[in-house]
Amino acid sequence: MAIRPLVILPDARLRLPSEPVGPVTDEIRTLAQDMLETMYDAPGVGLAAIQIGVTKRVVTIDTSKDENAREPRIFLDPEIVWASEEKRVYDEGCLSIPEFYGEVERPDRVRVRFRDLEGREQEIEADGLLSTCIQHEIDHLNGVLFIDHLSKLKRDRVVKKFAKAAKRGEAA
Ligand code: GNR
Ligand code: NI
Repeated sequence: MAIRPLVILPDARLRLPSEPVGPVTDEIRTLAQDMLETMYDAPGVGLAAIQIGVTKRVVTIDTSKDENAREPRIFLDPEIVWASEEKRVYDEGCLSIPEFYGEVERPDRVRVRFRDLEGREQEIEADGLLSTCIQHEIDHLNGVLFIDHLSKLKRDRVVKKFAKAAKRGEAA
């Protein structure tokens, strides 16, 4: 297991679409374990593989509050197969855009189809933070960031701030 470095805005890799996982190999199992370790270390509630520079449709999530009662979840090739009409707004953050937050409106509940590490097809219905988080992570698999759901003014402001910081070799 290893903690891998996070990809930070404005790194162009965050805009790449990720590829289907294909067969569940040892490489995929190691990737998923490294993602969990990197996510817990950050700490964050979710992580998409592209955030450690890997263009595969792998997501890890743990929305449990208690770090002594972890609930690690691994989603391979997750897809939203149903979304509620009802929306909810959540103040989102992203490990690839450190210390920046913004309110995003998304479906309140979603049904997600995915494969587990044994390659078995699964479906779950998610609400609350898990629903918000899985939608945020599936966006990452498509090269979409939560700032894309904000006004152009807010998005341009944060991108500019991170571009400037990167140029100077600093944190934003
Ligand atoms: O740690 C994270 N917290 C979070 C809070 C609100 C909505 C989404 C998230 S996901 C984020 C980790 C991350 O960047 N995942 O891609
Ligand atoms: Ni994110």
